[in-house]
Amino acid sequence: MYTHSAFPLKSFTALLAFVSGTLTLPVHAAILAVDLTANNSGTISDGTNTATFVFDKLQPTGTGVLDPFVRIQQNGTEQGYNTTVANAGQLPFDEKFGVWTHDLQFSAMQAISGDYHFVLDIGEPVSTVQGAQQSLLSLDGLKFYVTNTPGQNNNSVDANGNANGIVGTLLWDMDALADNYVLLDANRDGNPGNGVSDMLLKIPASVFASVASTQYIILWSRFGLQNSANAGAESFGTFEEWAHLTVPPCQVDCGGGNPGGVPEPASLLLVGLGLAGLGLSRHMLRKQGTPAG
Ligand SMILES: [Ca+2]
Ligand SMILES: [Ca+2]
Ligand SMILES: [Ca+2]
Repeated sequence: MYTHSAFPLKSFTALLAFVSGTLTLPVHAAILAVDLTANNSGTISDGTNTATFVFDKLQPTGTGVLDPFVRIQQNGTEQGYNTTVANAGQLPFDEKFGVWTHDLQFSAMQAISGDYHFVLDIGEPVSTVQGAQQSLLSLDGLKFYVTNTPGQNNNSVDANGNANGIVGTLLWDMDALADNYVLLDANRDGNPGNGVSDMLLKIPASVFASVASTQYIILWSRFGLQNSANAGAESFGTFEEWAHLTVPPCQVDCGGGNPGGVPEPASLLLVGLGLAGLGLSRHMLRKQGTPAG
């Protein structure tokens, strides 16, 4: 006859506590590596190459001046990578179907002063959703791959929910040394929606040194995991999109309130020389009695 006394409840409870205590992993805490809500730039290294994340406002994003190659949208958390598929049903994760989500051949990319420039434009609401002001958004995962296989749509994930079925060679990973995240505020510049960028990412050209022009670059990113540490950092509102810049930011938007970041001294010198030259030519034209244009 079965008897409880053979295995007292008190002992069982103690055993449970012991087992659960033993098996409970330390509380997982990601590291705020770059805070673009408070700083203008920051860096993350994968141990070999250091990427620079810059708070930047480029206005003509997504309108043809820039060519976005992946758009991602899902409430809460979201992830995705650029790929060309036949219809929305073939997209691997939370990508948006259309001309702005597509394969990116390396021949279409171009370095600027030793770095490849990528622009991130997020769209987050300036309103309370689920009890939190939502203009914040965390960038939790960012990986670059090179592949010979365009049109991929594998959607398998690892234990942490990150895509792990992309076929190719991993070139750079923001989480290579630690579980890093970047914190963004879509409303930092007062333009919380799409159409005004939020971050410029500079990846050293050495990351892509072994890539052939016929190969394809895949950018995988994931957003919205840091809501518990930063209320509102989950994803809401409209899409997030990545574009590649082939010309320096100021050539894209030199006329706005923030012309693609702080001008470098060399640029200011050129502007100064240009103004000086303009003044000189006007002066000379006036002396010759010709109306200055
Ligand atoms: Ca934006
Ligand atoms: Ca948010
Ligand atoms: Ca969004």
